[in-house]
Amino acid sequence: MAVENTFTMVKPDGVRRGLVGEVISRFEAKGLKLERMRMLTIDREMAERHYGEHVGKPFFENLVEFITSGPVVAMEWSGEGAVAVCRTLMGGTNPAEAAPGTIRGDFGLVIDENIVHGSDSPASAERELGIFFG
Ligand SMILES: Nc1nc2c(ncn2[C@@H]2O[C@H](COP(=O)(O)OP(=O)(O)O)[C@@H](O)[C@H]2O)c(=O)[nH]1
Ligand SMILES: [Mg+2]
Repeated sequence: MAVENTFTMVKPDGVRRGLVGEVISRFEAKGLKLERMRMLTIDREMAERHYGEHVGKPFFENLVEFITSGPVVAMEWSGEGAVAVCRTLMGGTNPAEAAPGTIRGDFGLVIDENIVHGSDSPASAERELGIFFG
């Protein structure tokens, strides 16, 4: 395993609910290093770029509306195997099924509002870091 950099984001529901500190604490407690962070509101064009792989899916419009609905906190984290480690800490996509002890498992209930995003591969991380910090 090598040191990796990954992109994560607290989504608008997480910011609205005051879970930014909770998410950061969990990543920090795991031993990951916070490299960059910025708060912003995503516009439609940026949402379509970020979620390009989901264009055309039935939930896409809902997803774009949600992700542009308020500010997000975008972060870059580094550490050994950081991409997979962040995904593990986040839990499965559907919070209703995500394991207790994960962020989505502990704080989420429905798939439309699952609190956090995390890159799913080193290639996605590079692409997404470029969108948010390029
Ligand atoms: N409403 C709805 N939203 C979904 C569905 N699948 C994915 N999403 C949303 O789209 C985001 C991106 O999906 P995906 O990349 O597959 O999941 P992730 O990598 O775990 O975030 C998810 O985090 C959800 O917010 C679905 O079947 N229905
Ligand atoms: Mg994904």
